[in-house]
Amino acid sequence: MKVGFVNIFGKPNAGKSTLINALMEEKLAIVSSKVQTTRHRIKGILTEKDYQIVFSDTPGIIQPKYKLHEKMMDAVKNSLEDADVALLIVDVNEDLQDCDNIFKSLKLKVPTIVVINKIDRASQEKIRSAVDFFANKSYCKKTITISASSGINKKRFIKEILEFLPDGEPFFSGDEISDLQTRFFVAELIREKIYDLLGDEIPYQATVIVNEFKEKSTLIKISAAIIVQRESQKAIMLGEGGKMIKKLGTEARKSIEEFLQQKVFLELFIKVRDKWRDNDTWLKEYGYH
Ligand SMILES: Nc1nc2c(ncn2[C@@H]2O[C@H](COP(=O)(O)OP(=O)(O)OP(=O)(O)O)[C@@H](O)[C@H]2O)c(=O)[nH]1
Ligand SMILES: [Mg+2]
Repeated sequence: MKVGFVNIFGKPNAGKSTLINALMEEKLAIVSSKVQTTRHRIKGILTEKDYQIVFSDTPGIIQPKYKLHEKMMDAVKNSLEDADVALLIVDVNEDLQDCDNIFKSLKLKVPTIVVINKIDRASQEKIRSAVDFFANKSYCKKTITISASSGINKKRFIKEILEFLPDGEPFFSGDEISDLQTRFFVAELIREKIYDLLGDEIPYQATVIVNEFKEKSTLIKISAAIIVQRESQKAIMLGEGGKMIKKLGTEARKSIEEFLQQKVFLELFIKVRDKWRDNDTWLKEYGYH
């Protein structure tokens, strides 16, 4: 059996989370059009007769500006350490030289596949030149071109990876698809709606924690807190007459119901925690270890 860790790295917004979801055929990671959506390492375990691949989605690589950023980059470092194969993903329309600089700085010693994404948004010429650009880089064993959001050829993609994986015993039992708990995914789905519904600033000042998850006979009762940094942000999140939080709650509930395949009663609270993004105690409390 082929087994190993296949970890996905790249700049924010390159499509790492979209790719892991496509590979897993499951929504494990939230996606948004805004940068810096993913904050944790998220494992997706794919087990078949002849292989077990543990994929990891990671936060987009950035220069940290506050402690939360540092924690995010710790998740990247952690994933650099145990990768058997690295997937370096780029948006074909990004500054490729910039991506190259970042990839070089990772100093990866494992086989590396450069995944050129968003080809639905580029001309054949542009795609060709991106392939040529990466093909002769010393870290690049192979290039793959995809459109993660329009659907990938999963079989082909996996085949390209298996070539580089060692033989071994599976790490996880066949029915596990992730290492994270349901509460984590629920909090993330709420966070995704914050990225969707609130302007450019608030998503970066907010986090979500699930305080209660109770399975009742007909539904699941979930109580979650949205944490923001300032009273003014709380007011925006509430909206006029509570309109915004209501909309957020309804949309989040729907996506949680889809994820859990069960009816959900969702209760949201908003808390203000001054500078939580720079406070070790709060960061720990909110799951950023
Ligand atoms: N057109 C197009 N858009 C894509 C493709 N793949 C991803 N996207 C979009 O790009 C945006 C970012 O995707 P994500 O998967 O969240 O990117 P990410 O690399 O995980 O971003 P961070 O978590 O912020 O590091 C979303 O709006 C996706 O829908 C693609 O193949 N084509
Ligand atoms: Mg992501």
